[in-house]
Amino acid sequence: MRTPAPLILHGTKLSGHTHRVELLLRMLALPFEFVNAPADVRASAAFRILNPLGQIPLLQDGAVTVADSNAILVYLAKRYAPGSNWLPDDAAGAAAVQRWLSVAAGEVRFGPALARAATLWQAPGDRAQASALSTRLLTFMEAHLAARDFLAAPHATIADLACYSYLAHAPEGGVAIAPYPALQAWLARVAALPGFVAMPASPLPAAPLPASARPS
Ligand SMILES: N[C@@H](CCC(=O)N[C@@H](CS)C(=O)NCC(=O)O)C(=O)O
Repeated sequence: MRTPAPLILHGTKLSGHTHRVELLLRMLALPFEFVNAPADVRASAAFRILNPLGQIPLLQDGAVTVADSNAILVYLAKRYAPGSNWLPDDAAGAAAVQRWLSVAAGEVRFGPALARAATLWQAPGDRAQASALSTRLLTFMEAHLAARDFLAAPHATIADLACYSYLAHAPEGGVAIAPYPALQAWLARVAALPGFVAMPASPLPAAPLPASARPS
């Protein structure tokens, strides 16, 4: 019998965008090959053919190539776990998940993810603005999670995986999560899901956040 082509995930081990995809692959127990794609690889002509934006993560599944972490989560849920809890089919359930995929691509990306990238790798971006946006996001999530176990449904969905990685590693960008107990409980719930693997930790910064970024 022919062995099916393995899934190939292009990414890096410290990319939260990549980690959210790795989480779903592992939680669905899908075998995959990990291909390291640091900046020089992403800039190569061969990679740009796969993703002209030059971004990771990128998933190859036989003849299908999917770029964008949240698009990959949707693809994997629909292709390998149709009808499961990971991505509800009903209109309200699907919209609730999409709302958090948008938060992951917006507030999470330009808040805690940007603060972390600026701190760890001097990535360009307004660090103070990222800190302020992080505070706004964390305050919102804390209130949302005070009465819920997961973001978009009574159970885990791809929304939780999309938001998890950069929030769990927010302190690496100088964004404290200690003042947010409901958020921390949610992070622990995601980390307890079968198949979970942590993203490697990076050093914590010594410098405190600007005052505007501290929760009152
Ligand atoms: N919307 C994309 C963003 C991915 C992204 O920003 N990836 C970063 C690494 S974590 C990257 O490849 N940056 C290189 C670039 O944008 O040129 C997604 O969700 O996958």
